[in-house]
Formats: sequence, structure tokens, C-alpha cells
Amino acid sequence: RLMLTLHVPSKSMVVWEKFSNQSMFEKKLYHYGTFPGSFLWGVSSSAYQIEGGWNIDGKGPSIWDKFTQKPGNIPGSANGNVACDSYNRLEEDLYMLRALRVKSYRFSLSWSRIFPDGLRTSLNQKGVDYYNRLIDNLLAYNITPMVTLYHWDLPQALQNINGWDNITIIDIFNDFCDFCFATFGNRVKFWMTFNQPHTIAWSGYGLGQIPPNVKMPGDAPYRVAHNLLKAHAKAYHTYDEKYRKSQGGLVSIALNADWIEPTDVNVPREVVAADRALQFQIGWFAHPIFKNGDYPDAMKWQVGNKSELQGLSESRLPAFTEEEKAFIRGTADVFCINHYTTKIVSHITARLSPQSYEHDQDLSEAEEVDSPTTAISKQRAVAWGLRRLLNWIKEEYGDPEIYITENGVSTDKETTFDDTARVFYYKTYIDEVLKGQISIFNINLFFVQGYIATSLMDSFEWLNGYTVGFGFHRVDFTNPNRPRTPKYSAHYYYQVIKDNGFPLPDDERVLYGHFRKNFIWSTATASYQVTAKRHREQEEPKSIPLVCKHPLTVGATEKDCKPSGILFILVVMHCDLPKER
Ligand code: GBH
Repeated sequence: RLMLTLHVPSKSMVVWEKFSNQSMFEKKLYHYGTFPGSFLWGVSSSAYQIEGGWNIDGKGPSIWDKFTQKPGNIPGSANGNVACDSYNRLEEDLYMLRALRVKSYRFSLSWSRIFPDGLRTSLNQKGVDYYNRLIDNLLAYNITPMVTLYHWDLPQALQNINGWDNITIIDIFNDFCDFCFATFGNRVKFWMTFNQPHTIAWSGYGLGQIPPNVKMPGDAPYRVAHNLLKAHAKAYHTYDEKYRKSQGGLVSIALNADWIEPTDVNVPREVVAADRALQFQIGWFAHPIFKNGDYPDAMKWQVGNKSELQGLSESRLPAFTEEEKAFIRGTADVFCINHYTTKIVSHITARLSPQSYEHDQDLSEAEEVDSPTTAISKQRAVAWGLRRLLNWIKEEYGDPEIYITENGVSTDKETTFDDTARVFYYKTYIDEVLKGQISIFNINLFFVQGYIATSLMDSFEWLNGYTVGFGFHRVDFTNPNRPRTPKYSAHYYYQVIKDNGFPLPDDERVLYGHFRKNFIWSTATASYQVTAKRHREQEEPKSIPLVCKHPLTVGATEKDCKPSGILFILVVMHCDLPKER
């Protein structure tokens, strides 16, 4: 413990101290109880994944439109041209939301549907009308809209000027946000600027897997993240200065994080490594926003040292000025977290070349092999990781109000109704959230205000196309009408929302009382288990001994076996048939 205190810089090491030595029993214990009455249950979606209508009513193309038009980029050459056709099927979407009885719906705005070329001068009123209709209908049904301003679908016109790698985009994004606050903010009170800036920076500009498919793992992700943080902060201040007073909403950003468990919690270096992994993932954005306006020490140290060893004159991690730090610090009203899985990391000394955000971390990552796999590789269902992550966030960022803005699991597209894996996932993951609301085993509480399940219906799942589904509803993508059908999990989630959690079922309640007077108490065994070998060999049974009336005493008579008032229960035996039969 002392060693850990000395080596793990972050206060949040207490999470590993408290939890990592939990027994299997403690880890898997099911906790019954309910959430506070105000708990915000919801489901999520995002524009490109569901809307379709990619080139109608004036919408401009986004980087995802461009990427998916090229055959072979996505399995089955899938794209979001039609997707769930939500642009034309608002009524169907609203019907599902009402049927689930959710309290909130998290969706995103397609920037290029509102500003086709990304700029305010290109305003497309039909796009605005669509979102007005959606928002008005949600409110009419008492469903709180939670709006993501940017869920990865940058207007292609802005990519032509280098997208998030060009600092001028900070002001351009701010114009878009300003317009959305002004236009929808009288009804929308929950805003998220970005969905998963980590994915935008690393998958988009480092690995180059998602658009804009830039493969510059050594520096572009850091530059892009720097711009995303400034863009977020700028939009936050715009809301603060122009809209907060009259509209009274809140602004945040949806960060994503896997939980990270060290390979060996008793080796300080490994706990430091796990903490470092979280700092590079969630701390990259959360540390500046929720702590001091600057990157985590672990990142500054690692990237700085590597850069020096690589002979660079300055760190590949850009630095903020004091003014910028003050501008970024404190720019989120609540903590929004997207979470899916848990990974195990260990410390390594990574190679210096090529330069990469990945190697900068000096970590290697493995799967949590005791947990069930899901339809997407390396995305195991590890429910207990969620509670640890929430506790880590609580410790690291000073007990913020937390919303879980995405959590869910995929099943393959053949699973159309009986999605028991999804039911099990929600049942166990939501229970980990519940455990944090109530003090058990004296373990600290965190404050989760809402839970948004991903997702409302099967959708275009980015690089996985339509091969997997996260939805409570199945969508038949081969049918032009895109019919939606509730899966088993939809019924289950409806019940969880209705019960506001997991009230103790009647058959789990502890009962005190007496059995009726003539109740027969007994005990059981099987002949083979109690008969000596010698005895069995002497007495070759003439018939199959299916029924033994005297399980306790071999050779006893019926009289011997019936002490007054006690009857022996007949034991049916299947396992000791004579060999020749
Ligand atoms: C979520 O990300 C998305 O936010 C959500 O829109 C989506 O519905 C959900 O995943 C399920 O697909 O393969 O290049 O995209 C979850 C966190 C981080 C997991 C990035 C996949 C790999 C990058 N994701 N990660 S890529």
C-alpha cells in the first residue's frame, strides 16, 4: 500500500486498492434496489447511423458519406445512404421511444444537413425543420432531448480545408453550435459538443481507420485533440455568455473509456501503468476540462521524454498557454461517459520508432479472458469494470455528476429476437451502476444521474456496417420500409425503467415461519454411493434397481428404515445400471 502511494500519482489508485482483490463472490454479487426517482433513463442514436436521406432536401455530404461510397471500405460495401431511414420515418422512431417509456433520447445533429457546406451561409431550412419536428414531438411525449452536436460526420467541405487539423475550424464549429443553441436551445437543455473526441483524434487521425483516414499516429492525434479541446471550450463559453441565463441548460462532452485493470495489482509499476492507460484515454480530455486546463502529467512526461529521445526539439504533445488553460478549465457542467468494455494492461518499454501515440504509452493491452465475448472482437462483457470506472472518475475528477451516455452490446445480425446476451449485459451492467448509488461493504458512492442505453435500434455500426446490431429493436435492412421489431431486450429494458431498477423479487425475500405439521423431513443418497464394492459384487441384481426404498442402509428391511413418524422419500436411480444392460 505504501509503495502504491509513492508511485501512483493519481488519487484514484484507491479504486484498485479497494476493488482489485474482490473475491469472485463479491464481484458477481447481485444487488437489488432502485434508483432515485429523478433517474434519467434513455436510449441513444446518432445522425449518420440512422437518418439516411444522405443527399435529399439539400443535405450536403459528410466525410462518412464520402468514405462509405467507396466500395469495399465497409463490409458488404455498406453505407448510411438509407440506414434506418429515420429522416423519413420520424413517426416510427417516436413510437419506439414511447413504447419503451424512456425519459430521454440522445441523438445527434447532422451538421451538413443544417449547414450543407459547414458554414452558416449555406443554411438549409429543411434540415432545421426535421430537428424541430423531432424535438417538438419528444417534448410532447415528455421525453427529454439530449443532443450531441458532433458525432463524427464532419461536412466534407470542411475536410477539404483539413478538418480538425486546421485551427480555423474552432470558430467554424462555434458558429454551428451558436446557431443550434439559438435555434433549438429554447427546448433542448442537455448539450454534448463532441461524441468521443478520443475516437476522432486516434481512429480518425492516428490509426486512420475512420474518416478522414489520416494515418499520422505520432503527431496528428495530439494536434487534433488540442483543437477539439479548444473548440469544445469555445462552444461552452458561447453557451455561457449568450444562452445559459435565458435557456438554463447544461453543456458537456461525451468521453469514452474502457476500464483498465492492471495485470498484477500487487506490483506498483503495473498499477502505475493502468493509471497511465486511463490518463491517455479519458484523461487526455477530462484532465484539461475537469481539472486544471492542462494534460495529465503522465502524458506530458511520456510524450515529452519520447520526443526528446527521438531527437525532436519539442514535445509532440502541444502545450497550452496559461490563458488557454484558464479558457478550457471547468468547461463541462456534468460528466458524460460512454463505456463498453474492460481491458488488462501491463507495462512495457515500447519502441521509439515509428512515433506513435500508442507507443508513447509504454503499455501492452490484453482482453479480460474470464468474461464473455460479444459479436465484436475485443469487446468482452465485463460488468464489474463499469463500477470501477465510475469510482475512478469520482476520485480523479472530484465527484462530478455523471451521466452514462452510451453503454450497450452487439449481437450478430442473425439475432433478431432472442437477444439474451443483451439482456444479461444490461442486467449486470446497470446493476453495477446501482451498486454505486447505495453504500454496501462501505465502498464509496458515486453520483450517476442518468443511463443511456446504446442503442434504440440496429443501425449503421461504422466500420462494422450492418453485420452487428446494438439495438433494442431489430431493423430489417433488406426491406425498403425498414420495419422495426422489438427484441426481447426491449421488453426487458421497459421493465427496468418501469421498476426504476431492480426491486427485490418476492422469491428472493427472506422468509420466517414454520412448515405445516406433517411436513416430511428426510435426507437422500444413492445406492451406488453407499454400497460397499464387495456387497455389490455378491448381489448381482436380477432386475434394474430403478427404485431403492432404503437409501441409507443396504440390506435393511422396510421396517428398519422407517423409524416412527418418518417416511423415506423414494430415490430414483439412473446411474448404477448393471454393465450388461
Ligand atoms: C461507440 O463507440 C460509438 O460512439 C457509437 O456511435 C456506436 O454505436 C457504438 O460505438 C457501437 O459501435 O473501429 O475505428 O470505429 C464505442 C467506443 C471507440 C469502440 C473506437 C471502437 C474502435 C475505433 N469505440 N473503437 S473504430
